[in-house]
Amino acid sequence: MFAVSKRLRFKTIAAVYGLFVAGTLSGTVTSFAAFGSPAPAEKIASAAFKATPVFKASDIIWGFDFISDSEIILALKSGELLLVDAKTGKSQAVAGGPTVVARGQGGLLDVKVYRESGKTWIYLTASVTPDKGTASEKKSNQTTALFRGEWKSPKIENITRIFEAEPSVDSSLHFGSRLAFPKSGGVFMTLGERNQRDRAQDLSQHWGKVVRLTLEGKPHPQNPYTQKSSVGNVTPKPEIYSWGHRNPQGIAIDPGTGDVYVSEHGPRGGDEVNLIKASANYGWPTITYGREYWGPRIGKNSQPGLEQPVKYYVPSIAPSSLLIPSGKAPKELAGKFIQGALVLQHVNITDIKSGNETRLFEDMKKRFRHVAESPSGEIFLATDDGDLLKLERQ
Ligand SMILES: [Ca+2]
Repeated sequence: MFAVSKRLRFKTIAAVYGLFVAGTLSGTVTSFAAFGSPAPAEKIASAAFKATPVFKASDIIWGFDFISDSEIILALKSGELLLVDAKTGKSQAVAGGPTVVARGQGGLLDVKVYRESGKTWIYLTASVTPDKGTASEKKSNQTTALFRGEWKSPKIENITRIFEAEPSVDSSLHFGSRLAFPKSGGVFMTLGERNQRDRAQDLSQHWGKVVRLTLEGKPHPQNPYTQKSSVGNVTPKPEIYSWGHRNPQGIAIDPGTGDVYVSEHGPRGGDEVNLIKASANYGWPTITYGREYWGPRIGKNSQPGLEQPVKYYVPSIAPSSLLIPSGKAPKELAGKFIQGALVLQHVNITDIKSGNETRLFEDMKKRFRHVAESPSGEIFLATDDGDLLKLERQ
């Protein structure tokens, strides 16, 4: 009897807490905040884990990936690449990266290691001066580009720009861009709408889209649109896989099902995780659970023909990365959404089926930027303070 009443009391407190947080940070959105973003209900897990320091960088670690279990390549937003020994914490500079424009939200962004027939490739995304466009566009604008080079430890050889988003834009906001390699081939890349909303609904450009490319940066042959397609009177870019995204900065392949999930920043509230389907429109800015920063609603919550998120967060957590750990990871985390949260500073664990959340490391007061799993199933975290951390059991 005692246990039951204690659990009920905890649930009541949790519900009130959810309303309180939503009401404090998001003003009048309280009613659906409580529905869309249940309060953390599994506090037990927080005490089970600790974040052990591995390395300290001098800048935001925007992305990192594993050359091996003990060798981690870091992409710092400033443009620097480092190779860190996860056991000793020693680092060395990695030469051969691209020239980036580190301004506003831009800089060197994601890094992924991809092995293919005896070669190890390094894929990098970055905000850069465009190769395409007029002389004045090249002077004032930036784009988000995908680079590939071959790993020849400790450097990258023959770095090549294999894709750039079009058109270039004079904005230092919402570049995306995370990468994931689906089992079915090629590479997914997420792209923000540059804080210019209507671009997300315009299929003639790459902004506010998830694109799927071949490993050489060409439109993937299984993409929904070709050069001959038309939607309304628009010929969609053939690289587009899905559209209607705001600023997607997390992507993960479910290791069990192969499903592709993308997380994106909402405006004020309305951060989302979406299950990505070819040619689907995820609705920004026509539908959203977020609001303008100054209060009013932006759009409706739903509309026929526009996809609903599988999970949304009000108030915003600001998800900057997404991982679905494999079965090698700790059992409480395997198969769940693990996200770094920038604004509500924590590591967010969300159960895909129930939507229930656990928020780890809130007491650290860190902007968690990236989360990734090593080949042997260890989970590492990076912060905007330049911390590289290993998630371990207490
Ligand atoms: Ca949406």
